[in-house]
Amino acid sequence: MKQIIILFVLFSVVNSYSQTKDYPFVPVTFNKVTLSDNFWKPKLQVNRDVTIPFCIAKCEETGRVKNFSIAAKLEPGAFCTNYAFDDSDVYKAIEAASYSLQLFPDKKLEHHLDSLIAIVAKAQEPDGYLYTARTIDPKGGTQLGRMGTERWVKEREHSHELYNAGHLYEAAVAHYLATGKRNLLDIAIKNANLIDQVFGPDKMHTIPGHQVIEIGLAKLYRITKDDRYLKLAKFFLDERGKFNYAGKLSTDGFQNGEYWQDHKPVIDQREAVGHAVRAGYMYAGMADVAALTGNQQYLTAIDSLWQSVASKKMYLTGGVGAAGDGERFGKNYELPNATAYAETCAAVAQVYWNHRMFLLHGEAKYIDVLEKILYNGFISGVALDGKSFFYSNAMEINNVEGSVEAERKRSGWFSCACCPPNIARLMASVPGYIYAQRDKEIFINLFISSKTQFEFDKQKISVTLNSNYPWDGKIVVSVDPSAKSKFTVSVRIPGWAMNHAMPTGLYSFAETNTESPSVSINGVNQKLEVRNGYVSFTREWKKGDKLELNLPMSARRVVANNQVMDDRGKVAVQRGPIVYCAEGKDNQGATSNLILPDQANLVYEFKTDFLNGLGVITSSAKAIKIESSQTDIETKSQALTLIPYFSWANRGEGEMEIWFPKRITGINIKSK
Ligand code: FUB
Ligand code: ZN
Repeated sequence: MKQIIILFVLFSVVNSYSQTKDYPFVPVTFNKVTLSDNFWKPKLQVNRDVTIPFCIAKCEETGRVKNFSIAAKLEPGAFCTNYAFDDSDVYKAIEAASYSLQLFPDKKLEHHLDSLIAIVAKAQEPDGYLYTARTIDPKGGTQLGRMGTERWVKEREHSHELYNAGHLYEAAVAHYLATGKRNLLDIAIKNANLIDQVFGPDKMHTIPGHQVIEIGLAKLYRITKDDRYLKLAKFFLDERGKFNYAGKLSTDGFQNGEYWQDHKPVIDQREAVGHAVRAGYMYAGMADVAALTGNQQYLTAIDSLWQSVASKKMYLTGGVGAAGDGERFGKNYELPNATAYAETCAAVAQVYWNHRMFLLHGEAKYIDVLEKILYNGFISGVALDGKSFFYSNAMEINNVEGSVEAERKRSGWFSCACCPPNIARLMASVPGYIYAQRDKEIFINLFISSKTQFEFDKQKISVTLNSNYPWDGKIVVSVDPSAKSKFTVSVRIPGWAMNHAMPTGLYSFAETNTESPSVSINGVNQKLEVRNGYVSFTREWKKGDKLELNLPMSARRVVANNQVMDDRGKVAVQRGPIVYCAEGKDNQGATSNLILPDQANLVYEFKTDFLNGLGVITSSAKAIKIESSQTDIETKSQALTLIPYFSWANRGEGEMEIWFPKRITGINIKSK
C-alpha cells in the first residue's frame, strides 16, 4: 500500500506541471476592473443591450446555431450556412457575452449561454471532434472544395477546423473566468486533447490555415496548466514555412504561402505579409509562446514584424490590411485611401497583439498603437446603434473616383460575419486593457474611468481613475493602499502628448506642440521624466493620495511619411487619441473638394446633443469649384466641420475624407 502511495505521489509530481514563465508584465484582467467611464461604459452598455443579443440572434436566425443542432442530431437537415467557419461566430458571441456578464451580471443571458453550450456539447463527436460541417456531412459534399473528404486534410487551404477550435478555446476560457462554470471549458479540453493526439512531431503535420488556435491553446494552457497545449501551440507555429508550394495550390493564387504567413519559418519572418487577420492572430500567438517559453527567436521575429506594421503598413486610424484582394497587407507604405480595406477583424487582431507586445516589453509605444486602434479603427466598425457594422473600414469616400470598392455604409450582418462578433468580444473586454502590474509597480495604460485593486505583500491597493477622456486631458488617479507602503505607480504619457503622432514616425505632427503634459501628486508638481513612455513614482503611498495628469489637448495637423503616396501634400487632424474626418453631411454635401490650408485655425467644441455627444472641430476650408475645364479652377472659403472618424456613417451615405490637400495640386482636383 505504502509503495502504491509513493508511486502515486511520484506520478503526480511528474505530471503536475507548474507554469514557470509568462509575461513579465501582468494585465489586470477584465473581471477585476469596474468601469465608470462616460466614453466606454455607454459603448459597453450598447454592446450588452444590442450588439451581443443581436449577434446571438443572428447566429440563431442565419442557421449558425442550427448547424450545431443538426450536427447534434437534435433536428434533421444539411449544413445550412455558407462557410464551415461559421461555427466560430457562435463561439465569439459566447466569448463576448461572457466578458459582458462580468460587468453586467444577467441571469437570463447566462442561462441562454448554457442552453447554447448544451447544443455545442451535443454536436461534439465522442472523440472530441467539433466542426459541424463535417459532423453533418462527413465527406464534405455541401462544402465542396472547402473542407475535403477527410478530417484535417484541407486545413491549410480552407477548412478552418483548427480556426474554429481556436475560437472555441478563447470562448471557453472567457466563459470559465466569468462564470466559474466548466461546461464550455470541458468541451474545449476534449477537443484540444483530440487535436493533440492527431498533430505533433511524430504525428500528422499541417499548419492551421487561419491562425488563432495558437492563442486559444495558450489560454487553455494557462487555465489547465497542461503543457501539451503549449507544446501544440508551438508545434503549429514551427510548422510554418516548411511546405513546398511549387505548383501545389495553383488555383489559390497565393502559391508562395505568404497569404497564410507560411512562406518562411515564423522565426525568420520580418515583414508583415498576407492576410491581415491571420497575421495579427499569429503574431499574438507567437508573443504568447515567447512569453511562456522564453523563446528569443520568436521575440526577435515579432519585434521586427511590429516595426514592419507600425512603421510602414498601418493607417492613421490604426487600420491594417490595405488590400482587399486577399484581405492582406500591402507593400511597404502602400496605404491607399480610396480603396482601403482595413478589415475590422484585423484591427481587433492588432489590439490583441499590441497588448501582448506591451506585456513582453513594458513599453508604452505598444499601448500608443493599441489606443490609436481602440479609439479609431476599431470602434469605427460598429455604428452608434450597435447593430450595423463595417467589415472593411474606408479611409475616404468620394463620389468621383476610386471609392467604388469601399463600403460606403454599414450593414446589419454579413454572409461572412467574422467582424460583428469580433467587435462584440473586444468591446466587452476593454476593461482588461487599462491596468497592468510588474512586481511592486502599477501601470496605468489607458485613461478609462474605472476602479481596480492590486495586491503586494498581502496589502491591498485600490486604484480609482477619473477622467473625461478622450475629450479632456485631466486624469485623476486615486491611490489607496490599505496601509502606507512603498511601491511604484507608472502612468503612460501618450506619444501623441509628446509630439509623436505614431511611435515609429510613419505619421508625425505638422507643428511641434509647445504645451507639454504635467503631473502632480497631492497638488505638488512633479518632474516629468519619461522612460519607455511612462512617468514613474516610487514612494510611500498612503490612503487618499491623488496623482493628477494633465495632457495637452489641442487639435493638431498630422502628416504622413512622404513615401505614403496617397497622403502626400495632405494633412489630417487629430486631437488627443482621436483622428478626425469630414463627412459630406456637415460640409455642404461634399468633402472631396476640400482643401485645408496651413493657416486655418482648428477650433474644438464638445457637442452634447450631437451623435450621442462628441467633440467636433471646426475650421475654414477652401472648396474647389471646377467651372468648365481643369484649367479653370476657383476656390471659395467654406466652413469645415470635422467629426471623430469613429462616428462617420451614422447618418446615411455620403462623401468622407480624412486627408486634406493643403493646396491645389494636379492630384487633388477630382471633385465637381
Ligand atoms: O476566414 C475567416 C475570416 O473570414 C477571416 O478572418 C476574415 O478575414 C474573413 O475572410
Ligand atoms: Zn472580419
